[in-house]
Amino acid sequence: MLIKNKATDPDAGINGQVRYSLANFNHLFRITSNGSIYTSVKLNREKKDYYELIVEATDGAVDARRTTLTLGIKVLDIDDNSPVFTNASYTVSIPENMPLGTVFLRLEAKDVDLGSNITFGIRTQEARQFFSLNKFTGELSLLKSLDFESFAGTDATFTFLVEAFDMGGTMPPGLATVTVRIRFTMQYAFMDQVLFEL
Ligand SMILES: [Ca+2]
Ligand SMILES: [Ca+2]
Ligand SMILES: [Ca+2]
Repeated sequence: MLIKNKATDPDAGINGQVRYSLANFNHLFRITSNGSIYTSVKLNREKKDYYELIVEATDGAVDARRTTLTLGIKVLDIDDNSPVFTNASYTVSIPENMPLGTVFLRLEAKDVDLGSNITFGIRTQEARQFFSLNKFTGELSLLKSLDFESFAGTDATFTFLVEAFDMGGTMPPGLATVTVRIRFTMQYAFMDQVLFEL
């Protein structure tokens, strides 16, 4: 129950019976004969956080008298959304000789609930030895030097999962995929060629 109304009609008998009805938002709220108002569906603050209900009270007379009352209903927030990354997947290309600590990607996530406090993390365990994700800023940087020669083939890529938590919330974290391509630098290709000619 949300609220109880009381309208009194001093007339006796059937003329004095007050009937209530809602003039708007009938699909969301209902009012009982004694003037109690209930929700009939689950409200969603993220869609609409305020309603102005118009309650009509009518007496039972043939020539019915009517009075209306406007009720402001404010919908309070609960934590019912997970953080969502701005991209479901991120792809970035970095040179193999990039200095350690270089930030090469900045992740962003949003949570539509009020007062959310988002922190980031790398979910894929094996990626944590190569990359560092600042839990507050979402900045991804290089933790360990990437030696191109240690990768088999020419397409050296890391793919891993990142997560965004709402620290004060109870919803599961939001997830995204990060793919880091390691670029073989032209400088090395050139040196190899020169050495070969010698
Ligand atoms: Ca909601
Ligand atoms: Ca949330
Ligand atoms: Ca909410």
